Amino acid sequence: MSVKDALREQRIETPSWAYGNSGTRFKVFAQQGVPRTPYEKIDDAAVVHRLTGVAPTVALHIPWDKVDDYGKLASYARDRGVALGAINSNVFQDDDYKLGSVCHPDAAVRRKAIGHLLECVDIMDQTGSRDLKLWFADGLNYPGQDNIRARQDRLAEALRETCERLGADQRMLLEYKFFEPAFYTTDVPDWGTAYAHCLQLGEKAQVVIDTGHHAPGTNIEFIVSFLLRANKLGAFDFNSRFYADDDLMVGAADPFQLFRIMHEIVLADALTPAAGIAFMLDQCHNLEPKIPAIIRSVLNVQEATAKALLVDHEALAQAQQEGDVLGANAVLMDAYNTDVRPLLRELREEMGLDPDPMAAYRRSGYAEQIVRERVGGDAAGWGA
Ligand code: PSV
Ligand code: MN
Repeated sequence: MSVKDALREQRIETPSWAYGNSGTRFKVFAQQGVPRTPYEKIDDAAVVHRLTGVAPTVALHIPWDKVDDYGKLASYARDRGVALGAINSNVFQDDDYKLGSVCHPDAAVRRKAIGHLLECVDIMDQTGSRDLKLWFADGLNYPGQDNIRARQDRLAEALRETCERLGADQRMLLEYKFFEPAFYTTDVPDWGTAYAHCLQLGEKAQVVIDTGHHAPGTNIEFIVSFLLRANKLGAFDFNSRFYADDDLMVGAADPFQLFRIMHEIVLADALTPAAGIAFMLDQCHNLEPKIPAIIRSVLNVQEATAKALLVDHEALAQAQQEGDVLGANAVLMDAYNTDVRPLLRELREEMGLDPDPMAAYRRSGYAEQIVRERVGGDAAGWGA
């Protein structure tokens, strides 16, 4: 497949929550024109897709995106040229979850959390979503606070019950995170833990790599490569981190890392939607305007992908075989140092898009329109 064809087929999912207000634990700086309903978030996601041509789905977060009629929401999305993507569960924003959700020592709280996960699968049935994304805030702040091993047992049990509820074409994506909100230990702290649980659960359980959920210096492309080989990589949550789980725009902190990740994907021929890997964004735009930030993020993923597609695999394999360390490295660097922007502009023109989606957004007047129209009501947000 040509580089352009591969790029044309690429799919990047945007997160509904990135269109809403968000902030740090210190302050949420509200923006004007922010969506007030899941429907308005879909309007914004549709704008991103219309301008980039590669972001045709939007992930939902329950209960943030709770509606009475998910079929209606799905057809609303369809009418705007997008579809509903992964369903993200939320078992971290209720007083009951202070000591955890599916790992909580109290069986009643665990039952409530599992009930929510099963409810999310019911929603997937209505939206036609394939993926249930699970991220647990569960963990401990102090040594001795709870029994680490017992919590693993509780986790395994909850995952098993949820997995059994999934339909034939549905999957669960288990996310890991090494700390926060728990600071001593997290119940799914790393890819090894997520992988071990997914292995036991079978084919429907896959690991999701959130690029912001690693300790500094972690070689994420190694994890990508390992999970691809094991057929256990289900998805990415893309974002950038400088320090912790910063949720900044993907490709902003370390475009070279993003390239290295996409190189592993291309090497494994895992870019096409048929390979089953969901490329999602998981970001928060606390300071910058949200829609252009999401467009920028999509373009950043696209640029890293284009560079990865330009790697000369034959030359690379030959240099590797010959033990030509510098030669092999140079093959990668040549691709990384290529300016792919002209290629992407050309591709967009061929796709009937504006070659510069950021400029097209500025010119569209959409930013001014939503500020004008979205008055009254409650702006969507985390309530942080
Ligand atoms: C919290 O760290 C988080 O960013 C996880 O990565 C989830 O994917 C996301 O929130 C939405 O729940
Ligand atoms: Mn995430």
